[in-house]
Amino acid sequence: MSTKSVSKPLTQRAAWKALGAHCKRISKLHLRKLFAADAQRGEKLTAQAAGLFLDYSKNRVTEKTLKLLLQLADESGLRAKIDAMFAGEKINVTENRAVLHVALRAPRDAKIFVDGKNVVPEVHAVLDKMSAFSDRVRRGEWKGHTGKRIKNIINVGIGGSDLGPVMAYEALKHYSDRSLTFRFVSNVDGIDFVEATHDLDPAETLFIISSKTFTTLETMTNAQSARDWTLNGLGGDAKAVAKHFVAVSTNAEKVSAFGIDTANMFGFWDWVGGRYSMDSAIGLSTMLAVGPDNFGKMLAGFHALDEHFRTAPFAKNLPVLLGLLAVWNNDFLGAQTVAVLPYEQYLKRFPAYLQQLTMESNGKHVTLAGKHVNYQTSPVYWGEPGTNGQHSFYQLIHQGTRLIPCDFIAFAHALTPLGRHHDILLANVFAQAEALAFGKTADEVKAEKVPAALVPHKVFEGNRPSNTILAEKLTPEILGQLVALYEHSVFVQGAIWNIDSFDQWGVELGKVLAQRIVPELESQTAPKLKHDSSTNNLIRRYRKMKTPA
Ligand code: G6Q
Repeated sequence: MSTKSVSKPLTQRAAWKALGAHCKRISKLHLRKLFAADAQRGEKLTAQAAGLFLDYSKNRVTEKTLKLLLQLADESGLRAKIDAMFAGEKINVTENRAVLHVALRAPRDAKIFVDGKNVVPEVHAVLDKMSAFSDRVRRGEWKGHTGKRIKNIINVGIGGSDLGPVMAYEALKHYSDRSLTFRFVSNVDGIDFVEATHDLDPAETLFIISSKTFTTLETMTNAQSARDWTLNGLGGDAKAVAKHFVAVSTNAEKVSAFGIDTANMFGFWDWVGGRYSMDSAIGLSTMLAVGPDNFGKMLAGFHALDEHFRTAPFAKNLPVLLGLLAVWNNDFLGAQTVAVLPYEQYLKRFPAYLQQLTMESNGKHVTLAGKHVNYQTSPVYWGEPGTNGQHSFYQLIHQGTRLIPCDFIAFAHALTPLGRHHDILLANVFAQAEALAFGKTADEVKAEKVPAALVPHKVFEGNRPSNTILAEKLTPEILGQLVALYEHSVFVQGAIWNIDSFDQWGVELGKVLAQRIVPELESQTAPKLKHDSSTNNLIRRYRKMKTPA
């Protein structure tokens, strides 16, 4: 089946229409009632895959809702779309590219074809090269220009070439070599570079320039500053670049033009989207931090979830369930955002990572065929680790006027147990999901002898949906599973909405626009400005303000 054509436009599919009518009927139905009506609900509406347990019982759904959502998946051609992705079909239609992040974690003997060529051997050749390099650096065999051991590693990249590496480094810090210092420079704001390097010795510092295209303005500007900083610190000998710079890119020509020996380049392919690249060579900093074995375990975790997604029946398929529930909350219950709330400090960058994965993928306004959609696509994802968020924005989730579905993520074991901390942490996550679902009625508040005037202020309506994802502990395998779970949930949502989840024309636009204004800010003579009057005025004002008096 072609991925471009699903039988009918989304809003005309039978399941979509039925869901609309069904939603009207059950929209007032409270989770209190749903749980009261079925004592087993909390056990029934759960699913498990690899090391992840998903409790989705606290969603505002009945058995009928779930049946209709699964029917919608069928009517949307989800099975064929999944098969098309795994088969290397060019499902990124606007860029005419295959979408094969699943090949990045395929075992050595797997076969996945793009244009008739099995890509798995190349994937493993790069992984082997990364492993050999990581071992040399971690053992102190890769020396800097002056013969000193490399102690500091700085990843320079932005967007997909930054958010995954940062998130994975933070998430797997427990497993990292603490004798190495890792920093991440992304912003073109020079402060990012200056702060990342101010206490480091260039003789002991290795830069990984991570850029799929090797043309991104921010990364190239930071890479140039890194080159200057290194050469200034090491006496200006250009040969130092070879010892202090490696590149991760698909663009060998540009890497070479920058002065990095392509022997020190780690490649990937146009079928890996930036936001899906943390398990490609873009993850080199992760591998340097945790070692090739742990990186391999992370890939195995990704692969386990890939296989589950590819083969499990939809009714028990975690990414399918998570994706369909997201569609339900977004398109039928009208939720505009999703809060991702990991109760695990090591996952502090996970919400930021997910923001790109979800919103860059599904923040689209036209279908695959280029027709304007007449339904909502991606909600806004945001979040912070618990329990911190409880002392700030949770107020709005509990008692505000908006519906904000939450994904809670928690682990049975702390990586570094400390007294009672972990039980207290977990008590909080369970309590929050419970309070959001069931709330507190006026009668319950009155029973606490609260003065009448205060009763409405202390009422919690409840009926706030949430998912809880529970795993044993945050291992490299589990991190891989968790990321793959969300990658595939995003896929499911995009498949239902019939959009291209794998292009990013909005990002490309930004890259072009800034390039146009840079010369207008830098030119010695007043430039002829042809923008709107506001932009012209701001540019003129900036030029005046930056000129020394
Ligand atoms: C990701 C996006 C975007 C990209 C950055 C960096 O899917 O395409 O975030 O990763 O713009 O691009 P380069 O890796 O080419 O520098």
